[in-house]
Amino acid sequence: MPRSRSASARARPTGAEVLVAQLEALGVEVVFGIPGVHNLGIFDALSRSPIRTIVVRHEQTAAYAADGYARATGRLGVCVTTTGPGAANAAAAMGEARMARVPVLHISTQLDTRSLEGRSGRFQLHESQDQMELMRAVCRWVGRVQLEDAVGQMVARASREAFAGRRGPAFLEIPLDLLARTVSRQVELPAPLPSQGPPEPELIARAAAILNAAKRPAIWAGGGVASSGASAELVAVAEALDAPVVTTFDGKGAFPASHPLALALPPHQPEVTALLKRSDALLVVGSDLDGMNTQGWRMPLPRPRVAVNVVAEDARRNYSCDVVVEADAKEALAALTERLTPRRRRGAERAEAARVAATAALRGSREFRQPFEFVRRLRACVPGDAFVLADMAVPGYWVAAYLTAETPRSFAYPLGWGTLGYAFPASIGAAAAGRRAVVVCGDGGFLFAPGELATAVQERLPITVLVVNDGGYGMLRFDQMERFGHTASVDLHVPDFAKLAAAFGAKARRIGPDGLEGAIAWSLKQKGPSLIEMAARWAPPLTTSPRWPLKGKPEARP
Ligand SMILES: Cc1ncc(C[n+]2csc(CCOP(=O)(O)OP(=O)(O)O)c2C)c(N)n1
Ligand SMILES: [Mg+2]
Repeated sequence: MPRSRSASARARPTGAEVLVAQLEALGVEVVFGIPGVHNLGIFDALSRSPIRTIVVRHEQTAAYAADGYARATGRLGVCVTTTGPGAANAAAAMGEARMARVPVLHISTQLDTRSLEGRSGRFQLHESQDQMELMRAVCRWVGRVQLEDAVGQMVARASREAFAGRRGPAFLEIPLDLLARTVSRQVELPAPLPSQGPPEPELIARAAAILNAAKRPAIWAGGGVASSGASAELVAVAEALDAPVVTTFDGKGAFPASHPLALALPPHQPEVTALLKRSDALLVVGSDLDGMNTQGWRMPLPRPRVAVNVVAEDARRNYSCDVVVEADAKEALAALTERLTPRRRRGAERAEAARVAATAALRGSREFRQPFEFVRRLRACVPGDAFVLADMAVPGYWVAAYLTAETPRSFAYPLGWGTLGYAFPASIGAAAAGRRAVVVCGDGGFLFAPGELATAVQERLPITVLVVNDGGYGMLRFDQMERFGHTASVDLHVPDFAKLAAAFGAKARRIGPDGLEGAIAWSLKQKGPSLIEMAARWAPPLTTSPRWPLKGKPEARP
């Protein structure tokens, strides 16, 4: 069979070869994708590259897996799709990455340049001339390679866009002819990210003055702490201020949950809300105080407020702030620590009192006790270095609210966009990064992508999938009962999940309420994927919008 000529046999590489060489130069280790007639050149070049190619069963998974890889590692997650339906299939996952600010690079293809110039409209295969417009709605940056020699440059540019400032997904399309043609230029050395610049000393001094003067300061830490790798600096600031720390969904693990200053509970928990309200200053780090974390901006956050954010506009978007330090969190917190006068402020006592009262309330509640204990038990049997993914599902909401974490990049939850069906496909990326992935999802969300069991088996990915089966869209059952007093369109026929997994060659078990620890221990011993099915029907936690403790009209911009 004739083989394609490799780059070494030719003096000049093709655009596809330069693309792959550029990904190598950027340090990319794995790409997720599906081949199509338009992108075959890319897969051909990948076949000669040390980059691992993981072929998935739906393009949405390709992008979710890239997202899971990026969240688990802090590095660029890359997916490759083909023109038109392939690219469009990944759109919801790009939207999740955009809202959650995850550096994902989606590379797709496009008709050849001549067809594009003539805007042929002749219904060529996969024709999708406005593909960039489609992706613009869900990506941070979109671009097309226009010149044959610009492949490397554009790939480098797209990856920079994914990391600059607040981060997010980039979409790059390459016309067919430019992928196939030989090009003269080789790869671009990865340019350093545009520097954010050091924090302004004057702002740091004002921030420090406010915080030093506080008697009961508190800290609100978001996903920006993890993006910046600023956990150690956050601990230093918290200790100097003796201030309790609450983390958002994305901030989970950014401050170690076992630290005496950690609240280790969501801000929605009334005891935590009360602690924040009673505080007399707030330091907000790497968070835009979005609606889902603040109960629709009803959260009574104390003044004065000091914010550290890589984009000042994000810090001011939802709540007004007295001082905004626009800088990378790591640098800003290090500079701040130097200006703080360490003082005892009973921070650990305040945090402990809130934790004890909240735990007693959760344990004492008939509807909350069981799911709360489930999360506790899960934490006890899942190793700390595993990567846990919670789906949009009642058990996922419980995990997202109450799972404790000691380190950042140990947890993912799709509350960028609220995309059901995220957790299992994203786990493919985390597992490809060498992490044990533990997925907590519902029966409905798992059925978005059960075909990826084939991917996980084929690639021997260490994934534990815990499907909590309530025979339907349980969260929506709750919503409907609250709003309409009856349910509709939420009861689902479900397969025998254990048999389904077995059909793919994955190990599987069905367990009762007491079997969690044994089943997790068993699954951790499996090299490839395994599935645990558990029947349970739980009430959703206080972090879900219909259950928010704070009601009433939110202030326009508190
Ligand atoms: C893409 C998408 N479609 C629909 C929804 C709405 N939604 C949120 S949770 C949910 C139910 C999920 O069912 P399941 O996975 O079984 O979890 P359960 O709520 O039953 O625990 C639905 C339909 C969503 N968030 N995202
Ligand atoms: Mg369900």
